[in-house]
Amino acid sequence: MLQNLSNIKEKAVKTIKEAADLESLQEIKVALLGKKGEISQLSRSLGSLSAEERPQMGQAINQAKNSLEHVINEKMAELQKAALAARLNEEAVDISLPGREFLCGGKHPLSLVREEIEEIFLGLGYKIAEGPQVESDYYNFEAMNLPPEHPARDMQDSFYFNEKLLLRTHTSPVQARVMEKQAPELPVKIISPGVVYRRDDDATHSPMFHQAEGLYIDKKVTMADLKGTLLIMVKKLFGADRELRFRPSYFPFTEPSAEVDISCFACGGAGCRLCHGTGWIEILGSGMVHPHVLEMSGYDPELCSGFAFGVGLERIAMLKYGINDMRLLFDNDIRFLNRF
Ligand code: 2U9
Repeated sequence: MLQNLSNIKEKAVKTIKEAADLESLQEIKVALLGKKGEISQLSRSLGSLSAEERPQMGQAINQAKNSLEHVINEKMAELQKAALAARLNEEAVDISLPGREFLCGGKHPLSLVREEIEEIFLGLGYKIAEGPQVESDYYNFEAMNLPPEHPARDMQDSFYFNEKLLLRTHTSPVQARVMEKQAPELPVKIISPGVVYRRDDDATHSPMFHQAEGLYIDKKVTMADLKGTLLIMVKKLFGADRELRFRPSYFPFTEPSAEVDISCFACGGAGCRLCHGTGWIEILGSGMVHPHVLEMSGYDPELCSGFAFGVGLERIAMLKYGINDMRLLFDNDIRFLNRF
């Protein structure tokens, strides 16, 4: 029986060492040490031995079992190591390859200008207000003192969905909506940036463009407040030594109204190509909110007054960044956009 055990062990060590993979090693282990395995079968035949032989044989079987387990564990570690090495080799990363370039986008010049204006007015205590691009005739025109058939509607020809619904021609309806909701509470201090639409399309006009409008209504707001506020804005946008000039103008929603020029930032006012020799550059329109506009949105013109202004973001971006063709702002050409 001892001889038999020794034969089994010798054969087993050989088979274990020859195992090609972890699966076959597992099968060998079961066949040897499992309940129905060769070693267990030998243990079961211990009963046929004499009382003197039995402990000696039992001990030999245990030793053989332990030593085979040890050989199996060693082989298992060896096969596991080889399997891992093979996997690592398969999934190897070639660290000599150059990395993929991460292309980082930038902000569009119109976003830069909008954010800069928003920052200026947030700093002055204004809130940002937004509203729908598809607007009713009432908020876009009537509440802005442009009743049906008013000739000044021609200045802002738009895209209509039907008689009463259109793409907004300015962001003023946003302000009218805020006023109506808030009235008669003072102050109203809002800036409304956004996209607007007009039936205009040539080298200097796009049917879709961007505006930022400001509105301040309170007790005793004057044109001096308007000028002081705009001066803060233009100095931040175009340099601390800018000056302002108001020229009389007409808008249906403001009275009096003024076009606003800044002293030319290219020549300092002496006259150059950019300012067409005048020393001044027109940048926005403004005025004191028309009493009828205040009234229509729930404010009493006897108790309060206000100023408003509107600025085209395309115009500011073109002046600020020296862009000579507005279409560049909408072409989405990466060579242009990468400059900002
Ligand atoms: C309310 C009352 C009045 C907004 C104003 C302008 C003057 C103006 C143009 C500038 C260039 C439009 O983008 S542009 O073509 N805007 O000249 N906008 S006053 O007046 C308001 C707004 C809201 C309640």
